[in-house]
Amino acid sequence: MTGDLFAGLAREPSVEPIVDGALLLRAFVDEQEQTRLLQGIALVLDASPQRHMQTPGGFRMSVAMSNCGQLGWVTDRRGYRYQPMDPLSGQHWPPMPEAFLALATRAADAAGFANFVPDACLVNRYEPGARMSLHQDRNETDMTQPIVSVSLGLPATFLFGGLARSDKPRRMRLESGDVVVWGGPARLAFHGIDPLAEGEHALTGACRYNLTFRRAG
Ligand code: MD3
Ligand code: FE
Repeated sequence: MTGDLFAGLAREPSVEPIVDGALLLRAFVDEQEQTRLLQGIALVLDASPQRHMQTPGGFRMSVAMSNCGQLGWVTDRRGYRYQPMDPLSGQHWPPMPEAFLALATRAADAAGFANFVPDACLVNRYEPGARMSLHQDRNETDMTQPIVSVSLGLPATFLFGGLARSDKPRRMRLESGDVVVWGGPARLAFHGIDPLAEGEHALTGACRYNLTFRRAG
């Protein structure tokens, strides 16, 4: 249990460039704001529960997903796309909680992207073993707009590749409260998440949430 001695201490914020266009804001979200984001997640998931979507190739994704905002990212046998309705509820996706928008704007500003107004937020849940293989985010209309991602709960190993699938990825650990802003030349980089390790987190239990804010439409 000695490893837990410092577990309650907040980490010191720091800023780390990853590549041109990508900025890692470590400990950007303090514990109070993390708690507010998790309350927002609970509200969103009441209306639109997370589900394991199917890839166009027929595989079940190990990450459970939902969305909030005007548009939501979905995948099924027909392909990847954004749409205004949740196919599970038959309703519009729930609105983005105020705390989500505030955080996304604050992070984009910190990275030099003024006036970022996301219209979509993908809410991912990783349980131990869940992973996301290397991919590009290319279903959005305006590639000059950044993507803001926020990690909550258990740590994950993030893979960051280049503009070609064959570029060898770097690995980075993302912890609860870390934010990454991806824009400019990094916007179309390949990226993924290694299988999540077992663990327990004080705020989320045995899982990791990731919020990704996008300007999709
Ligand atoms: C780099 N999610 O939902 S967030 C995704 O942790 C996704 O759930 C991962 O990749 C997760 O599409 C990684 C980090 C991230 C998000 C978008 C990016 C990195 C990115 C877009 C371009 C380049
Ligand atoms: Fe992605």
